[in-house]
Amino acid sequence: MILDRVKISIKAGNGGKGSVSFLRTKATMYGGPDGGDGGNGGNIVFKTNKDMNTLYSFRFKKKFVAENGSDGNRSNMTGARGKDLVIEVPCGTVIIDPVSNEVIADLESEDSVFVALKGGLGGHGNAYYKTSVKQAPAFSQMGEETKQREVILELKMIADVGLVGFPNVGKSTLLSVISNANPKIANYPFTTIYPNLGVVECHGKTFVVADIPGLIEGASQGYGLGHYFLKHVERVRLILHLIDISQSEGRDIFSDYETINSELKKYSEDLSKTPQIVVFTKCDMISEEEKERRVKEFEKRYQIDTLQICSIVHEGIENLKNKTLEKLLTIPKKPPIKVTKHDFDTKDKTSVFVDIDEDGAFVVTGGKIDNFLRGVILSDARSFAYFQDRLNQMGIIDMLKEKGLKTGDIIRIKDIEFEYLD
Ligand SMILES: Nc1nc2c(ncn2[C@@H]2O[C@H](COP(=O)(O)OP(=O)(O)OP(=O)(O)O)[C@@H](O)[C@H]2O)c(=O)[nH]1
Ligand SMILES: [Mg+2]
Repeated sequence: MILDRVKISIKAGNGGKGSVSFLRTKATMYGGPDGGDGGNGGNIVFKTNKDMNTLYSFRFKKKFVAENGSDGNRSNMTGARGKDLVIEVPCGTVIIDPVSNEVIADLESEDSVFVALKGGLGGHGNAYYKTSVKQAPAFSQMGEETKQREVILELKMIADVGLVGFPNVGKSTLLSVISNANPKIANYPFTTIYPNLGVVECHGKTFVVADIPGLIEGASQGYGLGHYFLKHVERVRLILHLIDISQSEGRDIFSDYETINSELKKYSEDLSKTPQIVVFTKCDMISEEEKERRVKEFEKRYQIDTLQICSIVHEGIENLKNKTLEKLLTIPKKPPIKVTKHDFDTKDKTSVFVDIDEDGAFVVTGGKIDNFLRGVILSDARSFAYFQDRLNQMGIIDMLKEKGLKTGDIIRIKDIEFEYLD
């Protein structure tokens, strides 16, 4: 099974707190401020690992948290930076923001790296705030707190060639004879439930072939899990369109060909433009004359060349490999998925929400408050005065009054609580 879509939660490290400290030596009882800055939190980084083929490892581990930055220290010591958390994913992993459903990164090549979330900034220590007028600032800054976010990882297989066709036409059998893959083969439709990949060697070159589960009419709308399968063909450069020439099970080569093509087109216009080679399978099941007749009629009707194979006795296989490689060499690699510049890692510094708690306290939350609070250490009286002034200036007191705030009511902001006096 190829696990190809998983939702995980990620969180960058918080920034460390700035330190409040004053130099104290035998000689100087009250020296200058020497509180160092807090360290930045660690980033969340995605990196491709060419040895991974699936998203299996995310089946049980779904939560990833980078290390917090350490607090600043005395003697101007900056806190240690939190370690980045590097999450390894297979090549071909696409990262999607589940909120907007937009692709935020496409990790296609072997050395792709993507910083999804930056760690919180460390707060400044009191040494930072020393100015000519304020020689002994007794406050520092909090580290920036980061939020937990969710992302979807989706693995799109990177195959050069996709085997497409109705169920039971012999796709897996072909893959097993041209490549190192060992797919399940059986005489009933939908034997293949998950796509298989195989590497084909031809004249010292290799290409990757994906065996897609059988498609049926309505696949583009999801019949027979078609939608799920077609996704895997999106990035192939060449489609081998397999058709059972024996017309067993009441199949018809013309309607089969047209139905599959119409499903590809309904799924995506791009997919219908992907170059194709039509391959007739199971040629051993009809007479040579009948085969010639059908091939001729087909090629005339659609004005295309076709290949004929019999996988079971390895007939036409070398020719098919050569023609596939020849064709592949003429088709450029598809460009990576377009990544919209979607600002995933924006920090909310503007929102303000006002609510009334069950106990009647007025609660203020939001990114603007978080950001503002970083600059305030409330054990310091001057800082607290500044805090109240700013609440007024920011219009928050007015917002609270609109909600009915009056003298004597409690205002609660994060873990700070105080009585409002008009
Ligand atoms: N006579 C004959 N039988 C074949 C040939 N290729 C495949 N078959 C048989 O056809 C049946 C279906 O083959 P698969 O390779 O499983 O077909 P598939 O297209 O992968 O089918 P799904 O995975 O169900 O979509 C099996 O019984 C195969 O042995 C062939 O060239 N000649
Ligand atoms: Mg199969």
